[in-house]
Amino acid sequence: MRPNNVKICEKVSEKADALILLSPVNRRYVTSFQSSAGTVVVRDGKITFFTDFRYYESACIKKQQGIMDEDIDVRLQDGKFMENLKELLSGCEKILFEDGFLSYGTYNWYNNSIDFAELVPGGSGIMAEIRGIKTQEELSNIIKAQEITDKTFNFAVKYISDNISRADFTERELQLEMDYFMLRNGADGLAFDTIAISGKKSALPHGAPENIPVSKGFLTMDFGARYGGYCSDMTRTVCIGKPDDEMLKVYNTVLDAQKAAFEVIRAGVIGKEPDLAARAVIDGAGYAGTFGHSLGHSLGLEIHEGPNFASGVEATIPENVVISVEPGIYLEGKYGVRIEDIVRVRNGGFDNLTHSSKELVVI
Ligand SMILES: [Mn+2]
Repeated sequence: MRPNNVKICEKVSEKADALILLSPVNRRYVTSFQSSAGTVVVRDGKITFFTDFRYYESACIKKQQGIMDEDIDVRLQDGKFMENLKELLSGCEKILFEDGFLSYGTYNWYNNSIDFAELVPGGSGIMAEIRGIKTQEELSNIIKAQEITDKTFNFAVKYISDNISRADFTERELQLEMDYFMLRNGADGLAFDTIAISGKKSALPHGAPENIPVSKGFLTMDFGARYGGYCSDMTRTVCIGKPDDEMLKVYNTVLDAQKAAFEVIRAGVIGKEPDLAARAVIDGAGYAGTFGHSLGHSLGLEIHEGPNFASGVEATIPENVVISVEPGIYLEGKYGVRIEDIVRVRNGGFDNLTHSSKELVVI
């Protein structure tokens, strides 16, 4: 059995008799197989994957091909599913479920059907903890995804330069061109909806591109490709037209804030420390209260995973966490700047997986 699945089995045995996984992302993590429906059951060091007629054959093929862990027992999820599940779980007293995912209705169905055992919360936490530390294979997927994303930034800068003189050049057009470029250059999807917002809208941390012309001033692009199911994430703010002194000050403050965070990032750092370090720079430059989000989030199969760099996080960050470092300053009604890299945390420091320049690009 693969090391991560062994870990899951061990964690489950420490806390209960079994674990039921229903969320697509956790099923995908365990089985390396993408499906819209199915059930993973972990019990006594064994993993069973129930999946319905639409996926059953492909799942068996993935197992034969060695894409899926060969020790997973793939079974057909049919009309007798609950009967089969109850048989598989017979004798269990405590069964972990995904407390962060299950709807009230689904919980009730399982809870009422499996009447011989107690369903206990904690399944989501176990999975989040294991998924937080990336394997070599996961790392190489994220690195590939970020390579495509870096390439897309180069493309975007050139595309903006080539088209900015057109009156009908819109944020939406830029977004679509970036999306198409990522997909044409090896991405198997987008990590999230690309943000490309300009002028006053750059003050909106997660503003959406619209069918409006790209305007003068700051233009923030926050985007990421997906590769092998894994996300990347980067943000660059460029300037359309010459920036004034205050714009330069805001940009350099954000850059300095990121540098301050980098000074303290290493395996074992307390999750709040890089956030505090970045925030101190922004506050010290006179922009207290304008950095209204956390410094960073982990990413993997999902764009937002744990652990985080955020105030209030007292836990230490272990080696091989892949996490964003994204300070920002947002001046309401005026403009905003965000700079985001993703890093792999390691002993004594980190590897920056984002290679695009952070010198202010003026177009
Ligand atoms: Mn991010």
